[in-house]
Order: sequence, then C-alpha cells, then structure tokens
Amino acid sequence: MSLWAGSHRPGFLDRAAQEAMVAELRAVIRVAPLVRPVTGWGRPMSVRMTSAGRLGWVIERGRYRYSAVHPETGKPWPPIPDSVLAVWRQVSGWPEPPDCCLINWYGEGARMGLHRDADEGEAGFAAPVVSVSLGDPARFRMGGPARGGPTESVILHSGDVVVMGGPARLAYHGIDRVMFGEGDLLPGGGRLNLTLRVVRPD
Ligand code: MD3
Ligand code: FE
Repeated sequence: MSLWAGSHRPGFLDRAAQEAMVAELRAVIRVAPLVRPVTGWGRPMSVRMTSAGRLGWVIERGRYRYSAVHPETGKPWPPIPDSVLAVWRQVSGWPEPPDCCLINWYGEGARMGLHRDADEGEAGFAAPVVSVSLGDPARFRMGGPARGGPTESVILHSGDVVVMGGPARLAYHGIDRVMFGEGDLLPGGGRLNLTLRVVRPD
C-alpha cells in the first residue's frame, strides 16, 4: 500500500488511549455541536462536523473556508485536547502545533466522496495532515494528484493514525463506507475521525 507516500500506522492508540480521547472529544462536541455542512450544490453532507483549535473548517453560503468561530453558536472553537496534540507531536515531524482539529462524525450510511484538502493555503500544504480514526472501521480510498486516476483502498480501524505529507498531502481521498456497528468503542455505533491541519489561508 503506497498511499502516495502517506503513512498508515495501525493500532497507534491502545484501547485506553482511545477511550480517554473520546471522553475529551465529547466535551468538545458539547461546547461546539456537530453540524451538517451544506455543499455548494445545496445538499447537506452525510458527515457531521465540528472543530477544535484556532480555526475550524466550515461551509458558508456554499463556500469552503476556515473560520475562527462555530457557524451556529458564533463562539470560538474549544482548544484541541492535549491527547490529540500529543499524537501530532509524535507523528507529524512538524515544529508547530496544528491550527485546526476537524472532527468528522459518521453515522449509519455516512460517507465522504473523493476530494482534496485544499483550503489551508500554500503554507498549510507544506505541513502534513494527521488523521486519527475512532469507532467503527471504514473503507478509506486514496488516489493521486488528479481526479479520475487509479485509487486503492485500505480499512481504517479504531486507533489507527494516518500521516499525509509530501506528495500525499494534495492527493484525492475519501471514505467509501463505514462498517456501522462493527466496532465496540462507541456505544450505538458510528465513527469519529480527526484531522489535524496547519492552516495559513493566503
Ligand atoms: C489524504 N477525512 O476530513 S482522514 C477530511 O476519515 C477527510 O474522515 C477522512 O478526508 C475521514 O478531509 C479521511 C485521512 C486523510 C486525511 C487527510 C488527507 C487522508 C488524506 C489529506 C491528504 C490526503
Ligand atoms: Fe480530506
């Protein structure tokens, strides 16, 4: 699995670390509730999202951007939990902390089509994106720099970490499907994914 020079680290977090992180994320979500962003086509995404950190990713009137405040509460995002920052320090190889921890919640049937993470600015693209998977397993699809090129898939399990740097940073990727209810971390099923990003909009 080449993942375009990205790296997949299965089982990076043990069960206790996963449980502790979920507890911290629940506290974040209480302050900054999950929302369903509405795309430029007027369709709500199936994934629910919120953020922690200096900036959060939002869709505002069909435009994708980073905002200093939650789109519904108007309040600043809560800080990124320490346990999450610790993962960034261990795997990113980047000297600065991330500006954004995007939190994606996948309920039954939720998916994310192939896309590139391209809203972070040139300085943001230089840094890797680090992702943490929690809860039910999911089929992750990784392509290359162009839409329509070859892709490969890998199952991401709870506790897995993925680091996307270098040429992988701007590659196409998505989540084909979540094996809803197959994990046992989150009661009632579902999947949480965190992506840590350096954001420097031009
Ligand atoms: C490959 N999230 O939030 S994480 C996203 O599982 C996103 O929720 C997926 O794609 C999820 O934008 C995939 C793994 C990941 C994250 C960032 C990447 C893969 C990436 C950036 C570039 C290439
Ligand atoms: Fe992405």
